[in-house]
Amino acid sequence: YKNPNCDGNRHVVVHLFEWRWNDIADECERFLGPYGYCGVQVSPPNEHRIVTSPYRPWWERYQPVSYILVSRSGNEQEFKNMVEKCNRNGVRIYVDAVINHMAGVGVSGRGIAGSYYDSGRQDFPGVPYSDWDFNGRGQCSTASLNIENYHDPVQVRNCRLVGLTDLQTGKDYVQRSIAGYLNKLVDIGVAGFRIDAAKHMWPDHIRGILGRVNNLNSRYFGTGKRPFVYQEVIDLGGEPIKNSEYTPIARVTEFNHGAHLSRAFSKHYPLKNLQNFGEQWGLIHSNDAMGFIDNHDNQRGHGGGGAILTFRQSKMYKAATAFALAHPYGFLKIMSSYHWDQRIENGKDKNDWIGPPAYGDGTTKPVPINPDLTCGDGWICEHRWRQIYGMVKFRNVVSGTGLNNWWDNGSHQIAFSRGNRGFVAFTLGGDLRTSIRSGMADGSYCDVISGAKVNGRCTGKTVSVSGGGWVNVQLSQSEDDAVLAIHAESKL
Ligand code: QV4
Ligand code: CA
Repeated sequence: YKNPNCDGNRHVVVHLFEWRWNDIADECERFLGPYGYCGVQVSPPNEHRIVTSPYRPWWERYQPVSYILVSRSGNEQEFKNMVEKCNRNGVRIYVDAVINHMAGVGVSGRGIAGSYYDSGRQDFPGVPYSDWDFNGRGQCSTASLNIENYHDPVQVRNCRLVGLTDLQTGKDYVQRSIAGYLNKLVDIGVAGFRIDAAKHMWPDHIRGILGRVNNLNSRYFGTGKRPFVYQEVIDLGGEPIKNSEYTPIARVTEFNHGAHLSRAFSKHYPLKNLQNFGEQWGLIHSNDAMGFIDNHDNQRGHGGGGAILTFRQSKMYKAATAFALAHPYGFLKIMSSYHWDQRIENGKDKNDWIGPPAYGDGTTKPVPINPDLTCGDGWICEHRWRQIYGMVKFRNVVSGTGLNNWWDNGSHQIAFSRGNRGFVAFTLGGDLRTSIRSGMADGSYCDVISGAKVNGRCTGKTVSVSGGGWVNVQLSQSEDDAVLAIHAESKL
């Protein structure tokens, strides 16, 4: 379950948070395929609650009503078309699987596909699930039935996460229902899953469910391939539930990866400290990790939170992302956000619930593309920022090489090579103008941060390597970016 099943030499996933299936299909063809992305994490595709107070928050999609493939992003036919078109363009689809729970208690009505539900009675006929499929007094000891103490692993697994009706994921019937949903997706042609709220499921239950999941669709993946799985476990230390309970099963989200890099690129300590970044910093093994700077929760103060860099601190964010993409650690995911106006009161964003750009009736807007490749209508599209897609390509070009020729100035300036395939330099403190040893062949290269090699010419800074691999680094503090990067395929 740890192999992402990428097509060809592709290594990075993008989370197209709240995008419609039709837009993702187009994006695979016009951008993600050509620019070398491996795949897309999509928002939960199953039927969910329609929340009207607040009006249509993004988090309504984490409250399942059934496993019918109708959601705010589109219907089943649109989902199938997307998977087909993306796979045809070499881009994989990973589904955010919300399987720990159903909708929050105390509401009834119809979900977005029209299925009736009554979460007060724990009745979800669209699956169907009934009261006896959920954890109750027999399994959860808190008076509220909610998780009240994260230091009690039984509560964390058997009680309700913020009032969400908690499934008995060990039950044969529940496992079969969940596996039925995942198998439908696998048969359509998805390449894997993010397991939402995995910390709230017993590791053996996840094992049991995955054991019931089919091999990937051989039409796209060949025979005998298992889905890629990454489990959402927020382990920032200090709780009894550890990442390491889940790494034997599949990959795990490594929240410390982005937390450390956010702190480093916010200058909480000198960049030179990153010399031994990785497992030596207490991160889980590189092959077990799904790494990222920010995600849809912690960019708005949910799940984990802390001083995480986001698109709002664009220069530092691009630099931290560039470091992550240049460094060999982990399998990586890029966040692709939409804009919302923050309203911070007492340190909390009152607008943390705001959903995607939408029309008055709550339907999500399409993603318009500007001539300079950026997106309009409130879609941020970090994955289309030149500094980011340039480094996604860098990661593909240097794949299989190690980290060599570490250089630092003892403080906020660093540089390193990736074999003889790539070289990066960073400064967060003062101009960086010096020659640094690299593994690169002598010649002229195009810096893929300030520009790109287009039709054999460089639209950004040209960088010369001479004298047997010495890079003439010219990177001033006042430039738009704190990074310079060249690779074997940006040679002029
Ligand atoms: C409210 C009250 C509760 C009450 C309940 C029922 O706060 O005290 O018990 O009503 O009366 C939303 C609301 C929340 C509401 C709940 C139930 O924010 O106020 O409870 O719905 O109606 C997302 C959001 C949550 C949201 C949830 C469901 O972040 O705010 O809750 O969707 O809509 C931990 C976990 C980790 C989790 C993280 C956020 O270990 O697994 O918290 N991360 C994942 C997803 C995340 C998602 C969920 C899990 C749940 O990444 O986006 O939560 O699927 O760290
Ligand atoms: Ca649970």
